Amino acid sequence: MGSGPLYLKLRNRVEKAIDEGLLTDGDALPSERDIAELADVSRVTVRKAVQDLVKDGILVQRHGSGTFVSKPVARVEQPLSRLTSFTEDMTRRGWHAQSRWLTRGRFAPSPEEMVSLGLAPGDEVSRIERLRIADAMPLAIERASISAQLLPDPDLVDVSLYAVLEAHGHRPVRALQRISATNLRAEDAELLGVEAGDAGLRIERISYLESGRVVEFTRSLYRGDAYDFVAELTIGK
Ligand code: 16G
Repeated sequence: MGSGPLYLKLRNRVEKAIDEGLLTDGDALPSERDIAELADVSRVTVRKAVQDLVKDGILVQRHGSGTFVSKPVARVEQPLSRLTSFTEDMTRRGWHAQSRWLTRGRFAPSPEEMVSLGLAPGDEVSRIERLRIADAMPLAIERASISAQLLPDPDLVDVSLYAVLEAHGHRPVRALQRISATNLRAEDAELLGVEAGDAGLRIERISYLESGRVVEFTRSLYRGDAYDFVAELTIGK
Protein backbone atom coordinates (compact mmCIF):
# COMPACT_ATOMS: atom_id res chain seq x y z
CA MET A 1 0.00 0.00 0.00
CA GLY A 2 2.97 2.37 -0.50
CA SER A 3 4.78 4.36 2.18
CA GLY A 4 3.45 6.07 5.33
CA PRO A 5 1.72 4.56 8.35
CA LEU A 6 -0.27 1.54 7.24
CA TYR A 7 -3.32 2.42 9.29
CA LEU A 8 -3.58 5.81 7.54
CA LYS A 9 -3.43 4.13 4.14
CA LEU A 10 -6.19 1.79 5.20
CA ARG A 11 -8.21 4.69 6.59
CA ASN A 12 -7.90 6.46 3.23
CA ARG A 13 -9.06 3.33 1.44
CA VAL A 14 -12.17 3.13 3.60
CA GLU A 15 -12.90 6.82 3.07
CA LYS A 16 -12.44 6.38 -0.68
CA ALA A 17 -14.89 3.47 -0.66
CA ILE A 18 -17.41 5.73 1.10
CA ASP A 19 -16.79 8.60 -1.35
CA GLU A 20 -17.24 6.30 -4.31
CA GLY A 21 -20.46 4.90 -2.88
CA LEU A 22 -19.11 1.36 -2.43
CA LEU A 23 -20.03 1.79 1.23
CA THR A 24 -23.01 3.97 2.06
CA ASP A 25 -24.63 5.39 5.21
CA GLY A 26 -25.56 2.67 7.65
CA ASP A 27 -23.64 -0.11 5.83
CA ALA A 28 -21.87 -2.65 8.00
CA LEU A 29 -18.12 -3.01 7.60
CA PRO A 30 -16.69 -6.51 7.15
CA SER A 31 -15.18 -8.06 10.27
CA GLU A 32 -11.77 -6.98 11.49
CA ARG A 33 -10.34 -10.32 10.37
CA ASP A 34 -11.86 -10.06 6.87
CA ILE A 35 -10.58 -6.52 6.40
CA ALA A 36 -7.11 -7.60 7.55
CA GLU A 37 -7.14 -10.40 5.00
CA LEU A 38 -8.54 -8.27 2.17
CA ALA A 39 -6.09 -5.43 2.75
CA ASP A 40 -3.22 -7.73 3.69
CA VAL A 41 -2.48 -5.90 6.93
CA SER A 42 -2.48 -6.95 10.58
CA ARG A 43 -5.61 -6.79 12.74
CA VAL A 44 -3.86 -4.21 14.89
CA THR A 45 -3.61 -1.95 11.84
CA VAL A 46 -7.29 -2.50 11.03
CA ARG A 47 -8.24 -1.67 14.62
CA LYS A 48 -6.20 1.51 14.55
CA ALA A 49 -7.71 2.68 11.23
CA VAL A 50 -11.23 1.91 12.46
CA GLN A 51 -10.65 3.72 15.76
CA ASP A 52 -9.41 6.74 13.83
CA LEU A 53 -12.54 6.79 11.66
CA VAL A 54 -14.79 6.31 14.70
CA LYS A 55 -13.06 9.23 16.45
CA ASP A 56 -13.91 11.44 13.45
CA GLY A 57 -17.54 10.26 13.34
CA ILE A 58 -17.17 8.55 9.95
CA LEU A 59 -17.80 5.09 11.40
CA VAL A 60 -19.80 4.03 14.46
CA GLN A 61 -19.23 0.93 16.53
CA ARG A 62 -22.21 -0.78 18.10
CA HIS A 63 -21.41 -3.18 20.85
CA GLY A 64 -22.22 -6.73 19.78
CA SER A 65 -23.35 -5.81 16.26
CA GLY A 66 -20.26 -4.43 14.53
CA THR A 67 -18.95 -1.33 12.80
CA PHE A 68 -21.07 0.78 10.47
CA VAL A 69 -20.75 3.79 8.22
CA SER A 70 -22.41 6.47 10.33
CA LYS A 71 -25.55 8.13 9.14
CA PRO A 72 -25.81 11.88 9.40
CA VAL A 73 -28.71 12.55 11.75
CA ALA A 74 -31.22 15.10 10.56
CA ARG A 75 -32.23 17.03 13.65
CA VAL A 76 -35.88 17.78 14.19
CA GLU A 77 -36.66 21.30 15.40
CA GLN A 78 -39.85 20.91 17.38
CA PRO A 79 -41.80 23.96 18.59
CA LEU A 80 -42.90 23.54 22.19
CA SER A 81 -45.97 25.72 22.02
CA ARG A 82 -48.11 23.76 19.55
CA LEU A 83 -50.11 20.65 20.37
CA THR A 84 -49.40 18.51 17.34
CA SER A 85 -49.04 14.80 16.66
CA PHE A 86 -45.97 12.95 15.48
CA THR A 87 -47.64 12.16 12.13
CA GLU A 88 -48.54 15.82 11.60
CA ASP A 89 -45.04 16.99 12.55
CA MET A 90 -43.33 14.59 10.17
CA THR A 91 -45.79 15.10 7.30
CA ARG A 92 -45.28 18.87 7.57
CA ARG A 93 -41.55 18.28 7.05
CA GLY A 94 -42.21 16.07 4.04
CA TRP A 95 -41.04 12.98 5.92
CA HIS A 96 -42.78 9.64 5.91
CA ALA A 97 -44.04 8.76 9.42
CA GLN A 98 -44.14 5.09 10.35
CA SER A 99 -44.49 3.09 13.54
CA ARG A 100 -43.29 -0.24 14.77
CA TRP A 101 -45.77 -1.63 17.26
CA LEU A 102 -44.56 -2.63 20.69
CA THR A 103 -47.94 -3.02 22.45
CA ARG A 104 -51.53 -2.35 21.38
CA GLY A 105 -54.42 -3.50 23.51
CA ARG A 106 -56.71 -3.01 26.53
CA PHE A 107 -55.34 -3.59 29.99
CA ALA A 108 -56.11 -3.14 33.68
CA PRO A 109 -54.47 0.21 34.49
CA SER A 110 -51.30 0.61 36.55
CA PRO A 111 -51.63 2.85 39.63
CA GLU A 112 -49.76 5.57 37.69
CA GLU A 113 -52.24 5.34 34.80
CA MET A 114 -55.19 5.39 37.21
CA VAL A 115 -53.98 8.60 38.82
CA SER A 116 -52.90 10.35 35.61
CA LEU A 117 -56.05 9.49 33.66
CA GLY A 118 -58.40 9.89 36.65
CA LEU A 119 -59.74 6.34 36.30
CA ALA A 120 -62.16 4.62 38.66
CA PRO A 121 -61.73 1.03 39.94
CA GLY A 122 -62.72 -1.40 37.17
CA ASP A 123 -61.92 1.03 34.35
CA GLU A 124 -59.56 -0.15 31.62
CA VAL A 125 -56.87 1.57 29.55
CA SER A 126 -55.97 1.28 25.90
CA ARG A 127 -52.20 1.15 25.52
CA ILE A 128 -50.55 2.26 22.30
CA GLU A 129 -46.80 1.66 22.48
CA ARG A 130 -44.74 2.33 19.39
CA LEU A 131 -41.34 3.00 18.01
CA ARG A 132 -41.87 6.16 15.96
CA ILE A 133 -39.91 6.27 12.72
CA ALA A 134 -39.45 9.03 10.15
CA ASP A 135 -37.95 8.31 6.75
CA ALA A 136 -36.70 4.96 8.09
CA MET A 137 -34.92 6.62 11.04
CA PRO A 138 -36.18 5.63 14.52
CA LEU A 139 -36.73 8.83 16.51
CA ALA A 140 -38.75 8.01 19.62
CA ILE A 141 -40.40 5.33 21.71
CA GLU A 142 -43.89 6.44 22.77
CA ARG A 143 -46.04 4.70 25.34
CA ALA A 144 -49.51 6.25 25.28
CA SER A 145 -52.31 5.32 27.68
CA ILE A 146 -55.89 6.40 26.96
CA SER A 147 -58.98 5.65 28.99
CA ALA A 148 -60.80 2.76 27.27
CA GLN A 149 -63.97 4.85 27.58
CA LEU A 150 -62.49 7.33 25.10
CA LEU A 151 -60.67 4.77 22.93
CA PRO A 152 -62.47 1.43 23.33
CA ASP A 153 -60.72 -0.22 20.39
CA PRO A 154 -56.96 0.50 20.25
CA ASP A 155 -56.72 -1.56 17.05
CA LEU A 156 -58.36 1.38 15.26
CA VAL A 157 -55.05 3.22 15.58
CA ASP A 158 -53.14 2.34 12.49
CA VAL A 159 -51.06 5.40 11.74
CA SER A 160 -52.13 8.36 13.90
CA LEU A 161 -53.57 8.22 17.41
CA TYR A 162 -54.65 11.86 17.24
CA ALA A 163 -56.47 11.26 13.93
CA VAL A 164 -58.48 8.45 15.55
CA LEU A 165 -59.21 10.56 18.65
CA GLU A 166 -60.29 13.43 16.40
CA ALA A 167 -62.61 11.15 14.40
CA HIS A 168 -64.31 10.23 17.70
CA GLY A 169 -64.55 13.84 18.90
CA HIS A 170 -61.77 13.40 21.47
CA ARG A 171 -58.91 15.38 19.97
CA PRO A 172 -56.92 16.96 22.83
CA VAL A 173 -56.86 20.76 22.87
CA ARG A 174 -54.36 21.42 25.68
CA ALA A 175 -51.44 19.53 27.16
CA LEU A 176 -48.84 19.65 29.89
CA GLN A 177 -45.44 18.35 29.02
CA ARG A 178 -42.36 17.61 31.08
CA ILE A 179 -38.98 17.04 29.41
CA SER A 180 -36.02 15.65 31.28
CA ALA A 181 -32.60 14.30 30.37
CA THR A 182 -31.81 10.62 30.56
CA ASN A 183 -29.21 8.08 29.48
CA LEU A 184 -30.88 5.43 27.36
CA ARG A 185 -31.04 1.91 28.73
CA ALA A 186 -29.74 -0.89 26.52
CA GLU A 187 -33.14 -2.16 25.29
CA ASP A 188 -34.45 1.33 24.49
CA ALA A 189 -31.17 2.32 22.82
CA GLU A 190 -31.32 -0.78 20.66
CA LEU A 191 -34.82 0.10 19.43
CA LEU A 192 -33.67 3.64 18.69
CA GLY A 193 -30.55 2.45 16.87
CA VAL A 194 -28.11 4.17 19.24
CA GLU A 195 -25.70 3.00 21.93
CA ALA A 196 -26.74 2.12 25.48
CA GLY A 197 -26.06 5.12 27.69
CA ASP A 198 -26.47 7.65 24.85
CA ALA A 199 -28.39 10.82 25.62
CA GLY A 200 -32.17 10.71 25.44
CA LEU A 201 -35.05 13.01 26.32
CA ARG A 202 -37.76 11.61 28.53
CA ILE A 203 -41.05 13.36 27.77
CA GLU A 204 -44.30 13.01 29.66
CA ARG A 205 -47.41 14.47 28.13
CA ILE A 206 -50.85 14.69 29.69
CA SER A 207 -53.39 16.09 27.30
CA TYR A 208 -56.90 17.33 27.91
CA LEU A 209 -60.21 17.72 26.15
CA GLU A 210 -62.01 21.07 26.08
CA SER A 211 -64.06 19.82 29.05
CA GLY A 212 -60.90 19.41 31.14
CA ARG A 213 -61.00 15.61 31.04
CA VAL A 214 -57.62 13.92 30.55
CA VAL A 215 -57.38 12.12 27.19
CA GLU A 216 -53.83 10.87 27.04
CA PHE A 217 -50.97 10.06 29.37
CA THR A 218 -47.88 9.43 27.28
CA ARG A 219 -44.33 8.66 28.32
CA SER A 220 -41.80 8.93 25.54
CA LEU A 221 -38.11 8.56 24.99
CA TYR A 222 -36.72 10.72 22.22
CA ARG A 223 -33.25 10.44 20.75
CA GLY A 224 -31.08 13.17 22.22
CA ASP A 225 -29.06 13.43 19.00
CA ALA A 226 -32.12 14.04 16.84
CA TYR A 227 -34.34 16.60 18.60
CA ASP A 228 -34.17 20.29 19.41
CA PHE A 229 -37.19 21.57 21.31
CA VAL A 230 -37.61 25.26 20.66
CA ALA A 231 -39.90 27.83 22.27
CA GLU A 232 -40.61 31.50 21.79
CA LEU A 233 -40.09 33.49 24.96
CA THR A 234 -41.72 36.83 25.75
CA ILE A 235 -40.93 39.24 28.54
CA GLY A 236 -43.18 38.71 31.55
CA LYS A 237 -44.62 41.38 33.82
C1 16G B 1 -46.68 13.20 19.75
C2 16G B 1 -46.90 13.27 21.24
C3 16G B 1 -47.62 12.09 21.80
C4 16G B 1 -48.83 11.73 20.97
C5 16G B 1 -48.43 11.54 19.53
C6 16G B 1 -49.60 11.22 18.64
C7 16G B 1 -44.82 14.39 22.04
C8 16G B 1 -43.72 14.38 23.01
N1 16G B 1 -45.68 13.40 22.03
O1 16G B 1 -45.62 12.40 19.42
O2 16G B 1 -48.00 12.41 23.12
O3 16G B 1 -49.44 10.57 21.47
O4 16G B 1 -47.82 12.72 19.06
O5 16G B 1 -49.08 10.99 17.35
O6 16G B 1 -44.91 15.30 21.29
P1 16G B 1 -49.89 10.28 16.19
O7 16G B 1 -51.19 10.98 16.08
O8 16G B 1 -49.02 10.40 15.01
O9 16G B 1 -50.11 8.85 16.61
